[in-house]
Amino acid sequence: MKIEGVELRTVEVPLVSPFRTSFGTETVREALLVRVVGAESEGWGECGAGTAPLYSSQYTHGAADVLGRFLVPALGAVPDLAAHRVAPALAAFKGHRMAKAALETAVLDAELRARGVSFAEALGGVRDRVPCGVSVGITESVPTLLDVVDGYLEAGYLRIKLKIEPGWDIEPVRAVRERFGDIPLQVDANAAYRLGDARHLARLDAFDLLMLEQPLAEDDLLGHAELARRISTPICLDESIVSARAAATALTLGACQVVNIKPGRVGGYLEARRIHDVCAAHDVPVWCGGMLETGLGRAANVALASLPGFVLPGDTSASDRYYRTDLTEPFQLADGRLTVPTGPGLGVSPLPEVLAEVTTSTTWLPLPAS
Ligand code: OSB
Ligand code: MG
Repeated sequence: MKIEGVELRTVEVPLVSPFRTSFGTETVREALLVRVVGAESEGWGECGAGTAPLYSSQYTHGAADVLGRFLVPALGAVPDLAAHRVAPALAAFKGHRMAKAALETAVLDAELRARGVSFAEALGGVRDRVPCGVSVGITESVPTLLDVVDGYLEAGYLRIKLKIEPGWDIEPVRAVRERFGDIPLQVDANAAYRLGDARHLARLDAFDLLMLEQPLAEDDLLGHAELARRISTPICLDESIVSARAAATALTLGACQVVNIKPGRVGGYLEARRIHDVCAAHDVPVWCGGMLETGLGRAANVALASLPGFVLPGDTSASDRYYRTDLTEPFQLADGRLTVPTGPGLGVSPLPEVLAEVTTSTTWLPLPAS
C-alpha cells in the first residue's frame, strides 16, 4: 500500500457527565485522531491518550508531537507498507505505545477498506454482538452512585465496574450490593493502593466481586502477585500489561487471574491479539477495556472484543454513555450488547459535520513517495 500522507487531528468532545477516577476528573474527551491517506483508501485511528499524563505517561499533545517528529516520518522509509510492518518500523522509538497504536490502526483501517475486509474478520472475531459493561466513576455521595448504577442497569448493561480509591471503596461496594443484590460487579483502583493496604483490600472479599482491577502501581508485578495470595477477589491487571511479554510475565508470576486488554496501552490491535492468545494459552479470561473512545476507537474495540477469549463483558459501552453526539453513527445497546461492525475496515466513519464542529487543530504530514 502506498500512502500520500497522514493527518493528525485533535478533537474535543464533551462527556455527558464528568468521569472521576483516582487519578483525576475528565469532563471532555480530548482525542487525537490519525488519518492515513492512501492512493486507494484512507484509514482512521484514535489515540487512547488523555489530556494529561495521569493514567500513563502518555498524553494527547505528546502523542501528536512524537507522531509528527518521529513515527510518521519513519513510515516513509517502509517499502510496501502494511499494518504488520508498522510496529517493526517504529520499534527503535521507545514507549509511546498509544501514538504507535493510533498510527498502526489507521494503516490497518486503510488496508482493510481497500481489501473490503472488516476489522473483526481480520482479527479473528467469532461473534456478531459483544456483551457490554459500564465503568462508573467516583461520585460525590453514595446515593448519587446508586442512582447512576440504577440508570445503567435499567439501560441493560450486563456488568457494573465501580472506580475506587482509598476512602471510596468498601462503603460504595457494600451499598451497591445491598441495593442491587447479585449483579455482576467489579472494581477498578487505577493503581491507588500499596501492598500495605492488603488487609484493607481483603475486606472486599466479602462482596463476591468478579475482580479487583489494578490495585497497585503499574510496575509492581511482584506486589500484585503477593496481594493475590492475600485476598480471594481475583486480580485483573490494566496499566501493568503494556505488551504480550508483560502479560506472559504477569501470568507466570501469578500477578493476575484476569487481563484487561486495551489496544492503545499495548501498542495496537495486533499486539492486543497476541495478548489475547497468550492469555488463552494460560486459560486466563480477558475483556476489552476502554479509554472513553469516540465511535472510531469503539468500532475497533468492539471488533477486538468479538475474539473467542473475550469471555467477560468489556468497557465497551454505548455512545450515549459518553457523548450526546458521537463522531460516528452512535453505537446503541440492545440486550446489553453492541453489534460488531461488518463493513470494510472499522465499518464506521466520522460524520463530517460533527467532525468539523469538534476539531480544534489539524496538521498534514506529507510522506515522500517511496
Ligand atoms: O482504568 O479502565 C480504566 C477510562 C480512562 C482511563 C482509564 C480507564 C477508564 C475507564 C473507562 O475505566 C472505560 C471506558 O468506558 O471507556
Ligand atoms: Mg482500568
